[in-house]
Amino acid sequence: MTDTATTTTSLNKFEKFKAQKDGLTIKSEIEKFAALGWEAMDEIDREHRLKWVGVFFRPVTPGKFMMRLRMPNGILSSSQMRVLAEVVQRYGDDGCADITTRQNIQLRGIRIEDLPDIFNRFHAVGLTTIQSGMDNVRNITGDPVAGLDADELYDTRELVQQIQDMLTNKGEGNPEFSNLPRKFNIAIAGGRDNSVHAEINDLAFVPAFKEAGEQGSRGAEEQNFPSTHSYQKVFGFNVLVGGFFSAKRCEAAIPLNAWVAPEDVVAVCRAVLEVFRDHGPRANRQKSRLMWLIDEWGVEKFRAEVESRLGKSLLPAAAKDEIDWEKRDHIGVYKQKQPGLNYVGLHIPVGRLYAEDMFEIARLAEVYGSGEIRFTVEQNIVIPNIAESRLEIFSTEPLLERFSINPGLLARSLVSCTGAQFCNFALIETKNRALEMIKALEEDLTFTKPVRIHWTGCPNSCGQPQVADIGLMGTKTRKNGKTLEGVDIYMGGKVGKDAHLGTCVIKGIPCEDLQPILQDLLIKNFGAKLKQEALVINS
Ligand code: SRM
Ligand code: SF4
Repeated sequence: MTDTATTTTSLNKFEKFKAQKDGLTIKSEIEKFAALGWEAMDEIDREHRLKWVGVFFRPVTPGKFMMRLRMPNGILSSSQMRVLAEVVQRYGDDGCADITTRQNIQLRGIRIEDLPDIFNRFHAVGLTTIQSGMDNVRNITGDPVAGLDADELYDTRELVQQIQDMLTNKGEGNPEFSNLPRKFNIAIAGGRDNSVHAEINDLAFVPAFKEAGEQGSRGAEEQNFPSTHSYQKVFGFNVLVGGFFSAKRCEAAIPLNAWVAPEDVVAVCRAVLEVFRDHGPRANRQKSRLMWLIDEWGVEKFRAEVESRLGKSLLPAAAKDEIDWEKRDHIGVYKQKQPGLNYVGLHIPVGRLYAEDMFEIARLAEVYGSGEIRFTVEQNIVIPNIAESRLEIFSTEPLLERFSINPGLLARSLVSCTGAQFCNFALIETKNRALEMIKALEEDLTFTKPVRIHWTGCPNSCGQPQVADIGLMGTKTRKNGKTLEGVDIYMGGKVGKDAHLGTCVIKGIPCEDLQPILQDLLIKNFGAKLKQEALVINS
């Protein structure tokens, strides 16, 4: 390993405990922990190293752990969903699951003594939680309608799976990448609408065609450039690097000035991760994400180091990428490229599911579709492969009353992080508050278009307030001599084509005073109208 990782004397406490015992070793100790019980466990194993197998100690609910899965490209089968439902069901009222902002799912209420059985069940249906937390690569996101969308440029499913297999040794755990300086996010966009938020990932691939002759002075063969004899354009990806959010700093990803053919994507991921692993800063945890290394080196040096790991030159980026659509939310019924088939997007309010919901989703996917289920980064579900002739009856299913295919224009775009119910970083409660607020706003206002409101419980920004039309970030604020839960308000986040991050426009609004302020913002900036006013105009 690295110069920075092993030789510096100013290692932070996380680097120290990682050096003492690699997080992945925890995998072979699960039986022991189950027998021991959570209270008797070594504190660092319990609170940190267990995250290497996706098990998160929750100080808010001690003894009831959270499990974070990996869902490459956000895709799972009905039998996998059923196993997840069974695990959650065991915990009754305490058990639930959350679809995450990385097309993934987390289960709650898990007891340490049940882990061996849960891992066996996961293994039997090809599910893994490996390396889903701490200093590992997070769930790799891909286009939620990959392989279904007639307008897609590239079906991202296989590539995403290949990257996950490389990074995790097919879900068994890979010590090559289990000690990064910090977390790392990877996304691959396959459509024209950037449905993965490429710009907020440490490493992202966005569709881009190379024009014949754009490959520069060196010849195609020499560059491993696919033959252009019969095509004017060759498909590949422009590479973005360094996007991230943290409490200290948020940055959109910047171009690496590299274009890669699909068959080189896995190797490029490996090369970038090796550079980050071996040279990324490890002294200060607040300054350890990839962008800090790029700052230190400059993007040219970083690119050169990636080329050296790759063992060949990178081609310069294509002149433009193909992200030229507004972002879609996939809620509702859409025709697939396969004639006669449709995909249907269900709105899952703030991503929260209970066991009976999960069983029911699995049943609907089997009865009406092909048994496949997909997650979106907006914490919703897509059921693909529903025949035209089955749509009408599908739309009468009782579950769709709660998980609507035609929700209100505010509700449909609502996203929320976990918040104070389960997260000890939270400065405020988010999910329930977000739902109540949307209900109240939809009661008072009419809308002509969706407005994307994202809630996040603290500056870590898991709920991505910077990509929202209106982002709400939890904070503590003072009013009449009292400390209250409040929010900082972000605006101007743009997704899809020309994506850019929003910024903080108002600070420290007490949550109890928020509703009229949001109402005002929605009227002034997003064309909302008071229902009373609309009635007067219409009469
Ligand atoms: Fe996150 C830490 C939840 C997406 C930035 N995040 C946490 C922890 C693990 C903190 C903790 O131990 O309690 C949260 C677990 C709470 C819980 O019980 O659920 C947590 N993050 C989430 C999820 C579940 C939010 C959600 O409701 O969807 C998302 C899980 C994604 C997944 O499936 O892996 C989630 N987190 C994100 C994102 C969004 C994204 O990836 O697009 C970000 C911002 C993007 C980024 O990382 O650059 C994000 N989470 C953070 C950070 C700040 C990272 C940093 O560099 O400082 C932390 C804190 C940390 O890592 O030290 C954090
Ligand atoms: Fe927890 Fe903060 Fe992330 Fe919300 S943003 S899940 S409160 S760490």
